[in-house]
Amino acid sequence: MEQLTLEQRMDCARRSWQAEQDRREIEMLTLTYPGLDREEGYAVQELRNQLVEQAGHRVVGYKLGSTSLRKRQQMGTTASSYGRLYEYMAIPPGQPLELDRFIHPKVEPEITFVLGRDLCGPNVTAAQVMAAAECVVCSLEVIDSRYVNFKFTGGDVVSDNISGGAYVLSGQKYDPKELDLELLGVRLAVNGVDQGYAACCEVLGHPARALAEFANIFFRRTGQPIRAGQFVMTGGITQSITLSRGDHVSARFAHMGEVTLDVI
Ligand code: OOG
Ligand code: MG
Repeated sequence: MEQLTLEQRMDCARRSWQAEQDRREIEMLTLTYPGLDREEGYAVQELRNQLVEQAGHRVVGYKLGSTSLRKRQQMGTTASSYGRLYEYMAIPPGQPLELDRFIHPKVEPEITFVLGRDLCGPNVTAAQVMAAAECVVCSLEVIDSRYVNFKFTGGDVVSDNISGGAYVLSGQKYDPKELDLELLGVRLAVNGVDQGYAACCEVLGHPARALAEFANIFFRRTGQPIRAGQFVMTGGITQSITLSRGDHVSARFAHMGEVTLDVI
């Protein structure tokens, strides 16, 4: 397949970022650029990141995509992916989500690591992730693909910062070494109706393993570490659920309490 020119990659980056700012659906970029595969998508994501930073925003962390079996089944993919999290996406615990600020948002529960030390690939192990973590927190991610009907190819979704929309990080911090992060259970409910149950081993066997793989891939692609102070959301553990106005979302995690989100 034809590689994209810099101009074409920049066009992709602009369309996705503009759609996020306008809260507007766009057609898949691969309809214009059939050569936009995952690798090209990461080149687009780098350019998109420059646009977001030029707009005055800054990367505060990363998000992993399709790391769990449930999410892979839901999205019809077998490959995990990553995107960037920015300061403007944060929803402080207790603050509602304004539906009008999004296109067609969905929510999913995730384990998030906050790093106390840099994680520098290319040979990071899950044990090193556990040692480098300052803490883990339970969290909700709001994904909001810019594409019509939330449908896309791998190249499209990577170009689109893998649907990054917003996130809620619980204020309660835990030492990952004092939790059984492999078997830890999660129960997701909306308006009191259960929507999913899972254990964190859904996420590549262990969330720390997902983060280790990410640190290595990120280093190979960019030559950069994941830095102390940054956080990494390790990927939806259950399927994601479409949000509607008035929804009360609750994700209860064994031994870690609950993280909630109200939609207005
Ligand atoms: C991409 C984002 C996936 C996750 O946790 O799996 C993601 C998508 O829209 O599927 O955030
Ligand atoms: Mg996610």
